[in-house]
Amino acid sequence: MRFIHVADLHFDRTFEGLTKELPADFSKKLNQANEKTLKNIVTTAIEQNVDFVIFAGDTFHQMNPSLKNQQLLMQQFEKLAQAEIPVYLIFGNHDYYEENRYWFAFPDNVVLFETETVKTITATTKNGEKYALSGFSYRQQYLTKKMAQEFPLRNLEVDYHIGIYHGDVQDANFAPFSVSELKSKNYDYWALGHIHQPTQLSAEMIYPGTPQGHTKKELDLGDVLLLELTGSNINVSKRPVAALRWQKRTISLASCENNATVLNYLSKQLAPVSAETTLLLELVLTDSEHLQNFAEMITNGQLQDLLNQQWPAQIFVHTLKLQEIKHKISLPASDLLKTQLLQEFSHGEIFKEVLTELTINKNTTLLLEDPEFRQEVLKQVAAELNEQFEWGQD
Ligand SMILES: [Mn+2]
Repeated sequence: MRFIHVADLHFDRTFEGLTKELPADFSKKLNQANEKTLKNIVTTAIEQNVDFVIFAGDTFHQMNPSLKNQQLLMQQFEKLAQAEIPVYLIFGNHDYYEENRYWFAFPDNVVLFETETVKTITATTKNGEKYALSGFSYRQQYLTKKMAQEFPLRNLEVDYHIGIYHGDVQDANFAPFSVSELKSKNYDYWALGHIHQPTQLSAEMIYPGTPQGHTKKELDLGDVLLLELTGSNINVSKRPVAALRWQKRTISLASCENNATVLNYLSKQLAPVSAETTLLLELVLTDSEHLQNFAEMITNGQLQDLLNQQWPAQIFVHTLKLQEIKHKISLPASDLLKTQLLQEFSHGEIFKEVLTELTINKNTTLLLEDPEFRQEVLKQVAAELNEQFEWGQD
């Protein structure tokens, strides 16, 4: 059985944190990026001839997506309908389900798990493999209920049983669960959603991550998962679908002799690898101390503007900065003083005194009395002292 697992599409989310004006070509791409990503998902599903596609919540970013965005999503689901590919969809904390919110009917191939209680359906693939799917939706922004207990044990009548779960192992606001709770159900796969960084909790429990990053923190994201289940064997592969990617690059200018060589060098380093490359780039330059008036051209934005003219439809440098250099502060004190200071603080009482504020809490008191913890802290302090200051000779 083959299927695609999508989560956290945030189809109607805008691209955040872009303060500089974008070239017209790039701006156009940005406006169509979400739609292109969705189309890439649908094309991948059809090309891979999958048995179905799972959307594990937060397909929309907002509770009330625009009519245009609703229409675009339904049109793509309709394409999957024409290819006879079912869609299984749950709603997450962002797009939590409300009756009558949508101005378009979901096509017939889309099965919604719209209740806040776990619903299970069974179906058969074109090849005759039987499968069960269990899932639930959010009906409000937060869902503090532990949903794992509601999931039925694996259906033994089917070849595969899959759970769809939008939630968090740590945050109590989002259907908290533990890996062992889900494991106890004995399912073949758990299609997780909510965490935007691709995260694998166990062989059969995976967050694919968002298929399209929308902020500079969502670096290099942009895949969906293609799953192939054969008996108890799971084969997972990433399929790139993002219309554009956020990246961060650090480039050393040590090999640039003078200002006249910088642009040429940066162009070579940044040149797009293919015609498909579309990047929102944070660029950090290092080793520029030998170049004249260099920092000025960074702060006044001139270098950034020039770089952004080079590939106006492919690479947009949204942030350009120099790496901060840490200068060590020179101390007129000897290394011996440092050793003595550390020795003094290693006394239990003195160490404790310094951290009095923490001793209010009973648990931290226990920790402070632990000699191993004391040693570890002092080791880190010593490393910090060496990093920050230049120590004289004895
Ligand atoms: Mn979410």
